[in-house]
Amino acid sequence: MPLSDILDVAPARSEAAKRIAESLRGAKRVGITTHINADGDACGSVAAMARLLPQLGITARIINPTPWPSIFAFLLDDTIEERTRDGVRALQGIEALIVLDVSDMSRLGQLAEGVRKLTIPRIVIDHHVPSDEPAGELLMDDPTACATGELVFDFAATLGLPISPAIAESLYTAILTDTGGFRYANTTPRCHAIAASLLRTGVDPETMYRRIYASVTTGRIFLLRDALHSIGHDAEHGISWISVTADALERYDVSPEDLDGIVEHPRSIMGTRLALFFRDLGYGKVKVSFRSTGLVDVNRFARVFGGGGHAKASGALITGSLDQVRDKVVAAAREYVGVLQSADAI
Ligand SMILES: [Mn+2]
Repeated sequence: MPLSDILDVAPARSEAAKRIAESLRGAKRVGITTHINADGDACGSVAAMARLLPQLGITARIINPTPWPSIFAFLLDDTIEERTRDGVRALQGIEALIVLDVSDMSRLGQLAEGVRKLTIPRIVIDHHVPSDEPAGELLMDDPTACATGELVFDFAATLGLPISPAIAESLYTAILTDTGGFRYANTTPRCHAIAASLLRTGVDPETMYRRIYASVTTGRIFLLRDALHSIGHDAEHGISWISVTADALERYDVSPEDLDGIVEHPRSIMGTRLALFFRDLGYGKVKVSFRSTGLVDVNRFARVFGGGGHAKASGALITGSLDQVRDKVVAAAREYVGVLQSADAI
């Protein structure tokens, strides 16, 4: 494809965008939501959509299952109605709901039950592997998109909605963070091209770097210092892991989003194919993140534990103490990778 055509929207995506616009026709107030513990793609996509809907004559209301992360506060301003604190009550009075960056209803946390009961159109824009219970019936989904933000960009492009500087910063945040700063395997020529067009709109890359990656609190670094003591590595299988204890967030006065990126430390160890991050939630459950470098499919591996996600990044919530869960998952990972090794599949 010539570089000049790279921003063309694939037919399946533009048709989905048109169906979504049709279902929104006549709506005055529309809710926007995303998954629990929103990351940069989730916040960026939500913030962009909250500024695109008014261009269609629609008032947007953000209703997330967990509070807006402070690191992404710069994406909002007082023109945006953010009603997360009202929980399911904020779903009243909306005429449609747009769910972003969510493949499975359960990822809506405390909002899931309320969203299941809605009789208004429920629209999903997402790039995860489809699940058994999508969060809506009208889908614009494509796992080949580098970020949900790419699909929101395509939604705007299909409908001819202008990308304002604030929308450009939101979409840049989405794509920058979900590609790990344009380093992961989902980094495509097209996502660089979208980033290029966003820079042309006026996004300043150094400002974005500073806000997202160079605004770390001392608590975050002290927590990392502790976590690094827990690093484990199995050179034979290429498995590395790290753990965070239940009291760490409180001790260092940090929030869950401060844990984003900690898994990159085990992942960066030479020869690592599979990186694991264990976070003790403190009530008999451990949140486990799986990251692949190379050919190990961590979506399949996460499903063994009732979780899921992408081939390269997935997660699961597992019952047990931190030590129990770590021992169990590391043992299962050795077996999983061992089978792939002996089949010469990796
Ligand atoms: Mn995403």
